[in-house]
Amino acid sequence: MSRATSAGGKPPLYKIVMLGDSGVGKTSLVARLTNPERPLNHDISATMGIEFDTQMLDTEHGKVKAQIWDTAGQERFARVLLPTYFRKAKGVILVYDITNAKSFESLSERWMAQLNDHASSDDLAKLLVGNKSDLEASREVTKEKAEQFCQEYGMDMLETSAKSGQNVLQAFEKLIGIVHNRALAANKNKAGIQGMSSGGGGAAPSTVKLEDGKKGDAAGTDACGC
Ligand code: G3D
Ligand code: MG
Repeated sequence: MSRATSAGGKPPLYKIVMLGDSGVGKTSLVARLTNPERPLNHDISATMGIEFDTQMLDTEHGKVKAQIWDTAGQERFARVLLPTYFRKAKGVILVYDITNAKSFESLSERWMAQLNDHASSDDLAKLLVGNKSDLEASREVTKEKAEQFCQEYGMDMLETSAKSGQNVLQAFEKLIGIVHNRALAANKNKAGIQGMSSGGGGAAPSTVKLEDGKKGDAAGTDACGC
């Protein structure tokens, strides 16, 4: 009945987006998740525009599919593409590089503002990710600073390394778990208040007609109907 219930049916699909400065490792994190065997310096450096990948993930309430959107983090692209990027997103991973203080400052100075401009913040589950944890000797952002940010904006955090793979799966699973729980709770609420929901409301997970593993580019824009 509920589209957020995976039992017996297709797993629900949730769109999540990667945000953060260029160079923090967003593309590397997605690549590590979707293909852990892929060496880090695969041809993944300069992402152009928007692309996405899908990945099945486990939650405490069954399997769900994450459609992970990734951007270049370049303003000249981001500005026009942001509405498309955020449309129907249910979760966001805010990424900074623990060896780059500026990338952390950008989160509050730039990315949180863009998030609030383009997405209904209450609707979005958020996770803070400090990437490049393998470069401890070059650390510029303390965990305490990051925890403060989390308290201020009400989110959890994890430090990851797309290079070693540390915490990468955990980060995506953590966010998607929050997203799925919210969708289940919202559907339950809806069912309780209105009887059977026929979908189309805000509680249902965003479903976008796409094939597994297919990269975004043009298809991504079509998929969101923009
Ligand atoms: P972006 O998508 O956020 O722009 P990328 O970032 O994924 O393109 O990564 C930017 C650079 O950081 C890449 O190096 C990549 O290999 C490196 N990188 C990403 N994640 C990690 C990590 O966890 N640890 C380390 N040590 N490096 C990482 P190049 O040299 O290709 O530009
Ligand atoms: Mg990139």
